[in-house]
Amino acid sequence: MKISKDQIAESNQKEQNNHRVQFEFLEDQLSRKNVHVAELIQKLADFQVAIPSWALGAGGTRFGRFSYYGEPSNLTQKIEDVGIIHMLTRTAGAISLHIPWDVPEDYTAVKELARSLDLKFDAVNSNTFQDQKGSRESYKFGSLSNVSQAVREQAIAHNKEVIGIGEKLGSKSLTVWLADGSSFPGQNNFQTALHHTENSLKEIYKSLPIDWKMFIEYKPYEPNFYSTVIQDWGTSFMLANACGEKAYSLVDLGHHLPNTNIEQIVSTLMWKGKLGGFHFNDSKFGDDDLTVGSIKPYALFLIFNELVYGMENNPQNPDLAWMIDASHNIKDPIEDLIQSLEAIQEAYAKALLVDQVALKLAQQENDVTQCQEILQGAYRTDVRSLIQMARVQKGGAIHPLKAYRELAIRKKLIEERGKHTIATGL
Ligand code: LRH
Ligand code: MN
Ligand code: MN
Repeated sequence: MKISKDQIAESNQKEQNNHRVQFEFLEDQLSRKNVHVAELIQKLADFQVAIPSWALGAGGTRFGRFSYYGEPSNLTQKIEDVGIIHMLTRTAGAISLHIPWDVPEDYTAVKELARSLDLKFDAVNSNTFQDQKGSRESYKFGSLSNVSQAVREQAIAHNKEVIGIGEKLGSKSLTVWLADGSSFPGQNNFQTALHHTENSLKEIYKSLPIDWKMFIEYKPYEPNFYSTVIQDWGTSFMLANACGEKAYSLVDLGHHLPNTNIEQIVSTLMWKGKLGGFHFNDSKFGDDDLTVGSIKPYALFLIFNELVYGMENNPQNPDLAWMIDASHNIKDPIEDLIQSLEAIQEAYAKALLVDQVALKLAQQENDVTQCQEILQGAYRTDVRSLIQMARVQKGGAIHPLKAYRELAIRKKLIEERGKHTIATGL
C-alpha cells in the first residue's frame, strides 16, 4: 500500500485556496515582527521525528487489547505504515526498531523498502524487560542490574547483538531502557544494583562503534513500584558520564512524576551537552503514552522553548534523536501518529517564534510580566498554516489526516492485510 504524489496533489487542490489565505495573513503578521518566515519554514521542513516499530499496532493496557484491524503483522508492513505517515506529513523520515520484536529477515530487502519510502533507521532499542523465547536466563529480577552474573552477561550480550543489527541497517545509536528495580523495600541493595548497572552499561559501551551514541532512558516507576535503578535524569546523567562521551541521557516525556519541570531538565542536560534522545508522548497520570499535545500542549511548548534555546546556544550538545513513544489503545495508530506529529510541529513552530532577544532583555530587567507576555504571545499564534506550508513544500498533504481519511487508507489496508491481524510488540 503506497500513496502516490498525484493522490496528495489532488487532495491539496481542494485545500489550496483556504490554505493560501491563512498563510498570507500569518506571513504578513510575522513579517511585521521581523520574523524570517522562509527560514522558519525551512526549519520546520527539516525537522524529522522517528516512528518506533511498536507504535503501528493498536497497543493496549494490561486489561485488554482491541485491534484496529489491518494492523501490520511484520516488519515490512510496519515500514510501509511509516511510509504512509511520511508521505502525508513529510515529518516522519525515520523508523526506530525494537529488538527482538522486529529483527529483519532480509536486510537488503528491508533497507531497499525503507530507501524507496525515504526512511532512515534511527536508534535501535534493546529489550531486556521480557524473557525471550529460548533464553537461558530470566529477567524476572532484573537484567543489567541482576544479582546473577549469568543474567547480566546475557543482557549485555543482547545489547551487543542489537548494536550489530543496527549496524547492518545504518542506525547510529542504541537506546537502553531498563525495567530493573524492586517492588518491595529490602528486595534490592540499591548500591549493588546501581553498581552492576554501571558496569554492564560500560561493557556494552565498549562495543559501540566509533560513530555511534548510546542513549540511557530513565523512568521513576513501572513495572517496579518501589524502586527503579535508573529512576531519574540525575541517575541517567551520572551513568552516561561514567560510560563516556558517546553516552547520553534520553528524556521520555511520560517518564516523570506529576508536575516535574521537564523543561528545566532539558535545559540542564543540553547545557552539559548530554541530552541525546527524546521520546514524545503526553500523559495525565503517569507513563500514559497518549497522543502528543493531547493533554498539556502548553507544557510541550515550554519544553520546546528550551530545546530551541539549546539547539541555538549549546553547540556542546549533539543533534537530538527525536522519536514518538506512544501507544494506541482506542484510535487508529496512523491517525494518532499524524496527530502527534502535528502537535510536535506546532510546539516547535511556536517555540521558534519566541523573541529571544526581547526575552533576554526582559529577564535582565526582571520584568516578569513582559517575560510571560513574550512566551504566551508566541504560544497563542496560530501557526498551522506555517506547518502546512512546510509540508507542501516537501510534497506532503496540507491536511494529512483529512487526506488519510479521504483516501480511505485504513479500508485499503484491511482489504490488503485482512481484518484480524496482530502487530508484534507491546
Ligand atoms: C516503557 C517504554 C519506554 C521505552 C519503550 C520501549 O516505559 O515505553 O519508554 O522507550 O517502552
Ligand atoms: Mn520511551
Ligand atoms: Mn515509556
